[in-house]
Amino acid sequence: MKVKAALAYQAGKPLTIEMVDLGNPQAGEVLIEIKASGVCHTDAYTLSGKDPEGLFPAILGHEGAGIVVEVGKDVKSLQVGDRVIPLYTPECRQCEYCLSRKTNLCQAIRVTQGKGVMPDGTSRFSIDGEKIHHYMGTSTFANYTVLPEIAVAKIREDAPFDKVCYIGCGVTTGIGAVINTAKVEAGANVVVFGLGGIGLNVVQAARMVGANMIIGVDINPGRKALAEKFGMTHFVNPQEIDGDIVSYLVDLTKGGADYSFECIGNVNVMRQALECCHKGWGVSVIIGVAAGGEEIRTRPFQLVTGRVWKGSAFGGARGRTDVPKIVDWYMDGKINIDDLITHVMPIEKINDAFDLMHKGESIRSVVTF
Ligand code: NAD
Ligand code: AHE
Ligand code: ZN
Repeated sequence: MKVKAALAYQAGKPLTIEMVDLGNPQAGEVLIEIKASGVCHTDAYTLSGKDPEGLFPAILGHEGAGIVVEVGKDVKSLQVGDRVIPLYTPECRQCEYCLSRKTNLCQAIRVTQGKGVMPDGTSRFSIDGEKIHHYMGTSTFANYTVLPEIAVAKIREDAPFDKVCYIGCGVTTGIGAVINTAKVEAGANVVVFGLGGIGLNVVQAARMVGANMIIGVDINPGRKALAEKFGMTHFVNPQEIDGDIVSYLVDLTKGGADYSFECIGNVNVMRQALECCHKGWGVSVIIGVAAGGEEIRTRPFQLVTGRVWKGSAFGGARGRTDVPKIVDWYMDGKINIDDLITHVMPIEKINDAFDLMHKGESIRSVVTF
């Protein structure tokens, strides 16, 4: 079938809207009509050319929501008409990783996903006979996409696509990092570096679990008001303080953060996030994705003296199990998504979403089809 997609032909170039060919879902796969997709900083990162797994031409997008319109042979858990969220972190419930119960990083299809193809090693997308790569196994910047059944979360029927698509990455990543990865407890002092689409979800989860101080750090003063609405108690602009940000935060928290979260992808800030943690027990969680070739540094003494460095992918969430629950939280008014979706535009305007992100004017843009 012919589908409408925003195509990334080349790193660093704007996306172009094209009609591309999409093959039928094969055994264990489903065809999904994408109704809406958020634009995450990770899409911009891959488009920039700095992602070692970035392949071109590709259809980017990993924060979508839509409806199952066709199921391939042997598909058992999904039916035509189901409302779904594609998962870049699948949940096969059978691999060593899923069965360990120690990680959400299902590896059932990770190798082919990283190569921009479906589990059988081929792509479903092409244009004029030329292969187009899938991206993160999801390719949600197209009005139809194909996914393996294990990479699809079924959600309730009344959830609005243009809001819950954000649960496909940003919401789950931020909230999950607090609840699943750090397991922040009531009364904890939390520092959040980067108050964008991920960081503000960290802030709202920190408030949900009853954190005491929720300190937001961002170079964009325009983030302050919204972050306060989401639960931030103190705002720090590193460009406006005297002296070193680490000492400043250690003083502010009277000894250091119990938990810190890096939601930017800047390795220098990752170091600050670790070192502002409390001696003996502070835990710093890296969420931001740094470019290929970047490395983190600190004195090992920071770890010897009890600080812990962790990372979190997709908030440690097991998508098929956890995503429907997060959709319920949104529908029950327990989490705020609406105020974070600052811009909605048709897919034809998707390059505006990247521009708004780079200018720091949006939190989340959602493209609709
Ligand atoms: P975003 O662009 O919406 O937000 C980034 C924020 O960081 C902005 O508010 C910006 O002003 C701020 N910032 C930039 N440089 C800063 C600095 N030096 N000091 C303080 N603040 C600074 O991006 P996002 O969509 O929230 O994504 C954030 C990061 O998380 C990206 O690296 C993205 O790739 C990554 N990410 C990771 C996962 C995961 O599973 N680990 C999931 C989604 C996104
Ligand atoms: N190809 C990238 C990987 C970047 C990365 O770490 N991605 C996160 C999700 S970001 C969503 O916005 C992730 O889930 N990582 C686990 C995994 O298996 O990729 C690079 O930099 O190499
Ligand atoms: Zn993302």
